[in-house]
Amino acid sequence: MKADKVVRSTCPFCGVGCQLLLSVRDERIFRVEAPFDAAPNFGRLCVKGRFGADFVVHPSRLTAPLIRRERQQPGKRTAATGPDDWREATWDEALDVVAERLLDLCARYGPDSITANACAKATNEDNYLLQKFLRQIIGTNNIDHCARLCHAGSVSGLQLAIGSSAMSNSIAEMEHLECFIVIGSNTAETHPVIATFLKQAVHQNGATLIVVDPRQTEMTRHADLWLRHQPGTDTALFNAMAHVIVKEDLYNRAFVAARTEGFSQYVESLEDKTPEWAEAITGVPADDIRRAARSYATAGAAAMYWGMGISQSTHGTDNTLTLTNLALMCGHLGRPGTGLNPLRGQNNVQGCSDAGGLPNVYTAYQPVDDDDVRHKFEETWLAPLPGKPGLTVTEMVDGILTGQVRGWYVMGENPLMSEPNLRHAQHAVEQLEFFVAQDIFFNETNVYADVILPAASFAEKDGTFTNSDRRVQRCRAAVPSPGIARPDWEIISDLARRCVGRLGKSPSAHFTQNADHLIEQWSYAHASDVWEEMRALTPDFYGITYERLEREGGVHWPCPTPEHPGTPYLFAEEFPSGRGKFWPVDYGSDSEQPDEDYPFILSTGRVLYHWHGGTMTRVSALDAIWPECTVEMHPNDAARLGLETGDWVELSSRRGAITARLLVTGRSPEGTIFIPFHFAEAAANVLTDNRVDERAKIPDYKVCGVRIARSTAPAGRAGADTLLTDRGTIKDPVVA
Ligand SMILES: Nc1nc2c(c(=O)[nH]1)N[C@H]1C(S)=C(S)[C@@H](COP(=O)(O)OP(=O)(O)OC[C@H]3O[C@@H](n4cnc5c(=O)[nH]c(N)nc54)[C@H](O)[C@@H]3O)O[C@H]1N2
Ligand SMILES: Nc1nc2c(c(=O)[nH]1)N[C@H]1C(S)=C(S)[C@@H](COP(=O)(O)OP(=O)(O)OC[C@H]3O[C@@H](n4cnc5c(=O)[nH]c(N)nc54)[C@H](O)[C@@H]3O)O[C@H]1N2
Ligand code: SF4
Ligand SMILES: [Mo]
Repeated sequence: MKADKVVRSTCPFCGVGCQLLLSVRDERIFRVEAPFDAAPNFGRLCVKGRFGADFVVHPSRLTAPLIRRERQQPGKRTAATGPDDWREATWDEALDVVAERLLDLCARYGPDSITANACAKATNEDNYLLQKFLRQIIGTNNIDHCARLCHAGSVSGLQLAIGSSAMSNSIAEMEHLECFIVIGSNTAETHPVIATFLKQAVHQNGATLIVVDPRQTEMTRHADLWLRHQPGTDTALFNAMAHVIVKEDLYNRAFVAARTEGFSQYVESLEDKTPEWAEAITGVPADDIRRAARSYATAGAAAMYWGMGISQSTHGTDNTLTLTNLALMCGHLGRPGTGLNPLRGQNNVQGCSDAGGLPNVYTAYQPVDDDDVRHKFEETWLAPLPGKPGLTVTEMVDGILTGQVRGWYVMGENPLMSEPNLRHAQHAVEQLEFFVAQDIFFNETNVYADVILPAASFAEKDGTFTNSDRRVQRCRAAVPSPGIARPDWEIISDLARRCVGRLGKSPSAHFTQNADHLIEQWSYAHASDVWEEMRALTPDFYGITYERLEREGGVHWPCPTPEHPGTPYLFAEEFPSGRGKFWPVDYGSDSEQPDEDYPFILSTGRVLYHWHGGTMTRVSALDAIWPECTVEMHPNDAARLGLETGDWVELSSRRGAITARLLVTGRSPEGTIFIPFHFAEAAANVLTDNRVDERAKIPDYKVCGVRIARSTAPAGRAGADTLLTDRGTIKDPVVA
């Protein structure tokens, strides 16, 4: 078919940030390809990028603002049961309701009674404006987003060690790696195009790959060494590797002396962390730990890539610190092919944080409690700003329960699928006085809202996304939005102008004298106007402009001046913290351990074909390939319980129960059950535990106790036999 136009944009799914060519005919996208000459993917796409964008035209897209017919009362809020519970409204009417109710809560309970979730699927511009709205108009720092449920453990560890949490290497460096460790990352399913470059490093360039994962992921098939440890035992494993490196004198003395601090104390802490000690905890043979330590330490350049297996833990910060310790002692930082790389998940999770969608910082991590920084923002935003950091997403849920939080603004997230211990989170949502959601679809969360604002999807708006390696790239409108849906930045601007209009009349408002200027400031004509304001306030982005992105395709921040080339890899000269700091870490666990009543470990995660709560992928062509939840169990466990592939089973934890079908496979280790969290009818987070890592506030999605029992098919669920072969990417599961 001949296209009316071909629009270059960025994939809306994962943090690789693949460049897309959207072929449009009669205002519909009919083909998705990738440009061969453009970073980061150079013509490659995974199945989601190529075939998953059809969610954009699904008939269930939100097309008009919706207002709940019945006024919801705190403590008695319920989910809407169908379309009749809503009435369609004009933008004027819906935004007036939102402005009135938010300002009313503000007046009655203070600005900190309102809290918001930013959106790692939306653009930098969308998120910049949401945090500006919260801080400037409402007067609170209560804004956070799914990064808290994601790389918070990596961020807090990296901040403690080197003062920066961004990925150190660019994707372009990957195929030239010499040695690398992939830890708790199912890269081939979750960052598929990055996985192709990593495999190329191994098979075309002879790189050494070490995989550290309890589950047999596809990456294990390409590995020289696979350390299959017990879930939750990473700190023991990595401490033992460090022990070997010290004992065998394989560490980099010059680097340790020139660029680090705290080494001798750290070395003392390693004395008893022998490989044999770690073998007893992790189940990994001591000699394999030695081999891994030697490979990593003696390589000329070596890098680490990790995912949720490290971060999503009650000791996610400690896990990360054991990785930073290793990189610092071997000097594998600051040169090409070396580094610390938390692979960022959502298409714009890097950007959502960079744009200030966090409770403690403005754009590019400028702290809200730094007086000079705050004054700079106050001068531009023409309002006094709060200096106390706000609530994290996990604290918001608890804040609602204690009555501190009364109103919630959720832009493009689905907490009632993605938060741990859903019953707890749902109970919190029921207590809200006012709840407004802004999304492209109904989801399990926004059916509780008073007002739903329909947003334009990635294919219908202009803006920028920042991918996992800090590359800022364009997202471009290719097709019109359905109905009267509008881009997020436009919705927030309109709402902000209304709030100023109302508040501006009140003598007590914090920005009364500037009301007219604020209305003018909030009258952005295009996403690029928003970017201009943001870059002027952010030295790290100052050199990046829309014109430049048009010319160059993408620029890696930090990029302080228009002449600056951008920064593909970090820490060449020094760390943001000055010296890199060693942190002694002990092995221990605060996670819920299996016991007599709940004898299995539950591990949750992802499959290639689906996205998180499934809002986008379960209405796409991809759903036909993977239509339901599978419960992976090791053959020895299944034999003991007399269960077989295809059996319906009930999985239960101390928090709830779900029913799904069993897939007996050696992919999961004995004693551990794995399920994906994409399926609302068998929602993994009914089971998971909401206790958190104290420093990072991240929950443990990878370890809690469950039991399993034979069950029967729930009404209306026939089961899809196509899934019940051991398919997916592993053809030869290892049965240990
Ligand atoms: N198809 C698809 N791709 C996605 C997403 C999606 O929903 N679907 N989501 C995106 C997002 S937001 C993110 S954050 C990334 C996440 O990407 P990943 O981190 O790759 O995804 P997960 O499946 O959560 O888990 C990763 C691995 O951790 C391992 N693991 C479990 N427990 C432990 C442990 O104790 N230690 C170690 N070392 N490993 C352990 C699991 O076995 C699994 O292989 O994916 C992104 N990409
Ligand atoms: N059990 C378990 N739970 C987990 C995890 C796990 O491994 N296991 N992983 C955690 C991780 S790493 C993450 S990142 C979170 C993700 O958690 P969430 O961010 O809550 O999940 P998503 O399903 O990606 O939600 C995105 C929402 O944004 C909407 N959307 C898409 N594009 C736009 C847009 O342009 N504008 C607006 N306004 N909305 C849009 C979608 O329709 C969808 O409703 O889940 C966490 N939860
Ligand atoms: S690898 Fe990620 S960014 Fe690339 S096409 Fe797949 S989902 Fe999209
Ligand atoms: Mo994530």
